[in-house]
Amino acid sequence: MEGEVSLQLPRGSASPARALRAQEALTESEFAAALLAGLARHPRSVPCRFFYDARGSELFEEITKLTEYYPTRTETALLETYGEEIAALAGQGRILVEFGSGSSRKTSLLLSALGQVPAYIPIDIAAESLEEAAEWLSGQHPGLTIVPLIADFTATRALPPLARRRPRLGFFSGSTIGNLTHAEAGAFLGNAARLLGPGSAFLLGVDLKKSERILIPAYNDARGVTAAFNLNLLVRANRELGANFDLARFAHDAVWNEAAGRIEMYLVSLARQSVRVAGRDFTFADGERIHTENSHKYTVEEFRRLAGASGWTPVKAWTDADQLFSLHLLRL
Ligand code: AVJ
Repeated sequence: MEGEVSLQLPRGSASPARALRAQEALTESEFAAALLAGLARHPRSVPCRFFYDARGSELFEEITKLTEYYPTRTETALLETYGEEIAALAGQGRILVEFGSGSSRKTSLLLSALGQVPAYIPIDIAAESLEEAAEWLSGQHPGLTIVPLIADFTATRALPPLARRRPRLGFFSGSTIGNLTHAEAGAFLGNAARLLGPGSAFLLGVDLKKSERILIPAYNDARGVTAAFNLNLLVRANRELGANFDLARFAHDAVWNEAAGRIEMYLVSLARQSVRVAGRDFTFADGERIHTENSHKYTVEEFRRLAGASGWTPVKAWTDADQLFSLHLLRL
């Protein structure tokens, strides 16, 4: 059917609305558990996936348009410039499997370059953003068969039956792989190899190592959008978990960790203070930090080695003239 979108509901859910509500409740208790565990640890940390509530997703959209934040526009330009070559090297007739679904514009560019794809399978835990992206893309690409899969793409074990009939091309954009440590990224690439199967290809967007003069402003912009994005984690905790973080007494910070090859984001306590979260008290020293995100950067060679160690064969990598960002095509 033209532009058909069928949601693969989690087992046991009677309706999309009920599945969504069940999922929201799940995320809320997951957030509570992760925040309580993360604040009890030293150094304190919270997984970055909790940034993306409705407001957080909006703020991230705004980040992607900032002058200082080069990744999104550079990766988009790479897809515009090299889409045809990527499509030719990947080979025709592949099912497109996207890990995460927050990048419809880039997906659309890739779909246009690929021409006819038998099906497009976006994998994401956020049912709502999956549905939104699928709707927009089916408008852009009439006749495209979209089969969204609600799942954690780091742990997905199987693709829908229709995906097994054709060779697959994986797509993981935005340097989201940078959120993972090298060990986690290696495990992800291995899992993706098993999921996509023999003969598959994989296209990934990977941010490059570069001068701190460029990196730091990208994660600490003049208008404070990234600061608002980071601090929104505390706003979310106050709203969803009845926490009492004082937004005026925490600040955003972004630092480059040379040894680990990554940008680290922190929320810094601006005073000695106690905060109540879900009925528990946490005391912060003046200057004490909560680690909220890692964003690893790779040279082209480093990423090739990482992919190779997980069973992938590097085919080609494309970079922009300023060496800001890379696209890697791999095959199994
Ligand atoms: C979406 C994870 C790739 O690390 O650059 C942007 C998130 N954090 N600004 C990144 C982010 C702060 C982004 N990723």
